Amino acid sequence: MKRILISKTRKLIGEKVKLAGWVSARRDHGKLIFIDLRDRSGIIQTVVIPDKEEAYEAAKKIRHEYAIEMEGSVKERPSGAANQELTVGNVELEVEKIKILSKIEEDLPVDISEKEMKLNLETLLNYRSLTLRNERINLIFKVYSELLRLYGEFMRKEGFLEIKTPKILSSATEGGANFFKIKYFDRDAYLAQSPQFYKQAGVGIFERVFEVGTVFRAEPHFTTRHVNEYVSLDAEMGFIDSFEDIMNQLEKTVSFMFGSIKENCAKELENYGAEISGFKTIPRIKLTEALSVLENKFGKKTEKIDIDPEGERMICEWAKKEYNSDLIFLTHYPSNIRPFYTMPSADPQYTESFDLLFRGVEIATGGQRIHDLSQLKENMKKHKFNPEDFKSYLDIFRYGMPPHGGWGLGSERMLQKILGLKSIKEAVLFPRDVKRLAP
Ligand code: AMO
Repeated sequence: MKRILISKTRKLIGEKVKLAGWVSARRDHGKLIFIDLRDRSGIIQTVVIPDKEEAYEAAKKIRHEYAIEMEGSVKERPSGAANQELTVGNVELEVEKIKILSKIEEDLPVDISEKEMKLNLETLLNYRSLTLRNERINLIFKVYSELLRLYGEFMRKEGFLEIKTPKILSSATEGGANFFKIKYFDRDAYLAQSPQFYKQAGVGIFERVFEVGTVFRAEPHFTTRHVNEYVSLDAEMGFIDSFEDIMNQLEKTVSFMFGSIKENCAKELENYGAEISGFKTIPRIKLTEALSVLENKFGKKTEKIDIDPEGERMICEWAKKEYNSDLIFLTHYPSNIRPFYTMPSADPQYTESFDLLFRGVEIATGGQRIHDLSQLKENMKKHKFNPEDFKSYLDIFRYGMPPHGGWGLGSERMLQKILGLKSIKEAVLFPRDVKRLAP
C-alpha cells in the first residue's frame, strides 16, 4: 500500500489507508491506546485496540516523536470531538498495523506537544530541531515561505529579474564596522553586508533586478531585532525620475504581500492573534519632521539628526493615531549617517533616501544612488574612503549608468512584526547572534 497524507483521510471514511509521520501524543485509556500521528499536512487521532495484538504490542512501546508508519481503516469520529484546531478533526484511524521507522535516542528534553510552549528563548533555540516541530512554531515558517514566494512573484510581475550575487567580497559595502573579515586563501575578504554593489551592477545590465539572499552583519548588539545573518529582500531599478519612484514601488510590493498573506495565511495569522490591514499608500514624512513630532508630542529631544529605536517606536505609535497606518516612510536622512553611494538632496546636508518603519521597527532602507562617476568618487572621499579601494565597483559607472535606486527589506523583521513575535530570532530557523553559532 502507498502512503497517503493525513489531510486526505477526511474524504476516505471506511477505506483502508497507510499513513506515516511522527507521534505527537500517546494516551492510554483503559485498554485502548490513542496515538496522535502528525505529518506535514496535519494531525490525526488513531486508536489501537488489544484485539490487533501485534499493533497493540508495538503501540505499548511507542513514545512521543517516534517516526512510525500505520495501516488501518478511516472511521468517522463522534461529533463534538472534531474541534481541535490543528487536527484533521472529523476522522480517526482504527489501527491494524504499526511499523516503527525510527525511535528516540533519549527522553525528550522539552515537551513539544503543548500547544503554546512556554519556553524561554534560550531553550527554544538550544533544542531547535525539536522545538521547530511544535505545531504552532511550524506555522511561523509556513508564513515565511509564503512571504518569500510572494516577494518573488510580485517583483517578477513588475519586470524585475531575479539575480544571485556573490557573498564573498573584496571590500565591505555598507561602511561602518559591522562586517566580518575572513581569510580568502592568502588574502583578506569580507562577507557581504548587502548585495548593494552587485545589484547596482545589475541595473546597468538588466534595468530592474531583485535578490533574495543571505547577508552578514557583525552587529555586536544583543537585541530583539538584530541577527548576524539574515535574508535581505533587495531590489534595484533604473531610469527613475526621483526616489519617490522607489518608495512607490516598495509601497506596491508591501501592499501586495500583506494583502496576499492576509488571504493565504488566514489560519496562521489567527493562531497568532495577528491582524494585517490592507493599504494603498503609506504616509511619508521627512526625518526632521519626525524629530519635531517626537519633541512636541512625546517630549523626546535628540541632539543629532537621527532617530533611535525608541524614537522609531514612538513615531509608529503616532502614525497609527494620525494616519491609522502600521507603516510610515521617513525620508531625507542626513548624508553623514547614510552610505557614500546615497544621492544627496538639493540641500546636500540631506539625502534622497528613506527608511520604512512597520509597527515600531525599521524594516527597509532605500533611496536613490549617485550614478555619476566623478560625483561618486568625490562623495567617497567625503566619507573618508579611498576610491582606489573600490575600483571594480566604480567600473559600473564608466559605461552609461542610468539614474537608479532601490531598497533592502529585512525579511525576518517583516515576519516578526506581522506575527507579533517578541524576538526576531523566533522568525529564523537557526539564528546566529553574538553568542550563538549552533545549532
Ligand atoms: P540597511 O543596512 O539599512 O540597508 O539594511 C536594510 C534592512 O535590513 C534589515 N537589517 C537587519 N535585519 C536583521 N538583523 C540585522 N542585523 C539587520 N541589519 C539590517 C533591516 C534593514 O532595514 N544596502 C542598503 C539597502 C539599500 O539602500 O538598498 C542596506 O543594506 O530590515
